Amino acid sequence: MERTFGIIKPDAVAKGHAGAILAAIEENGFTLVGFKKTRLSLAQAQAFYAVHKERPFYNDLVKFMTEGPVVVMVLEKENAIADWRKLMGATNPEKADAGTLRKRFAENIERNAVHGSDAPETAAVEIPFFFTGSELL
Ligand code: 3AN
Repeated sequence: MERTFGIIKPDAVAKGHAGAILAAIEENGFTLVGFKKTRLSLAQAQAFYAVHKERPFYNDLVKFMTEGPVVVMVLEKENAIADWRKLMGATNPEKADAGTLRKRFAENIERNAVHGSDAPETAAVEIPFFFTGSELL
């Protein structure tokens, strides 16, 4: 079993898509071992996306991620990291496959509905960023 970290981003939560996204996660065989609604502080968003600090879209991304509530989640299944990225779809929704969450719910490359860890090392940092061990059941 593998665990990965995901976020339902402010655009998708504001539009009322959180329930549909959680349902798709369960329908695709993931166990929701932890999830909660929260709102990222500026400092949290800056730290979470620190790897993108030098990218031209960094400030916009931090502003977007703090504009409203998000749902942070820990998902478990075999091959969870790759399978969650597959269910999310390509970063740019115009390039995302039919049926993926970004095809269904994303507005554009920045306001793209969901986040997912891209590697085991990333998941190992992102999960404890938001959850303590006793919150994962
Ligand atoms: P992914 O979320 O698919 O792993 P990353 O890690 O390259 O993509 O980018 C992190 C986030 O930064 C994306 N989810 C998106 O919100 C934003 N982003 C990525 N590339 C761009 C871009 N070219 N312009 C605006 N925002 C971007």
